[in-house]
Amino acid sequence: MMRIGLWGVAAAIMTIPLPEAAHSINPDSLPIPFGPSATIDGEVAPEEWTSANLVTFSFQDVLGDYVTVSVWLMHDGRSLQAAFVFKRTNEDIFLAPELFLDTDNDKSSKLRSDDWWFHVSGSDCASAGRYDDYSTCTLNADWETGPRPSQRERGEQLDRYEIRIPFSKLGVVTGSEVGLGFRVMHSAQVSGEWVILTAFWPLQGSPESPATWEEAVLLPNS
Ligand SMILES: [Ca+2]
Ligand SMILES: [Ca+2]
Repeated sequence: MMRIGLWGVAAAIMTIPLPEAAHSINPDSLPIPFGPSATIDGEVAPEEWTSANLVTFSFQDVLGDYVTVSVWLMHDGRSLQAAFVFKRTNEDIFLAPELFLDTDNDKSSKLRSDDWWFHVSGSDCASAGRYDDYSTCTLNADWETGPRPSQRERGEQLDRYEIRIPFSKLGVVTGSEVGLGFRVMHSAQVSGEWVILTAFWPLQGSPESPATWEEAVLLPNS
């Protein structure tokens, strides 16, 4: 009887579900909170981004002045959402926001086919495995930007952008960890010539190397 009982206990223990397989979220990952679906119109209304996490950085622009970049990040369970707000001292600088995403978070030292580049300026450009790939630019992308490309006047120096990228395009879900980078293209005319430079975040990171990007997690709704 005792043996049977012990076996019974053992069997009972064996049927207790094991904890989720060995995947633990890096506690240092940048949280991308769950939040509402923003209206992607380029109006960064405080009430629509209160759930979001904020990253700020600054850089010296092509004319030597400082630009501060604020990026709000959240997701609505279906899409990644980002709002860029630039504070600049020089009105003559043209600024364009870019997002880099290592969607399988493999932190490779070179870009692979899951590593996306998104660029917003006169049109919307996105490429996997490459950046500065302007052959992909379109006015009708399968991801959203605000103001819409048709509302962005040629040469207009905008300081606010909203971006929404479907999880289905990225191959991620709520709970996924991704590598994350931002880049701002800044350009101006210097002595009659257009000079174009870029500033990357993380500041020591490189667009060519997901290994240098920030790890972020698409937090579950809690
Ligand atoms: Ca909005
Ligand atoms: Ca990757």
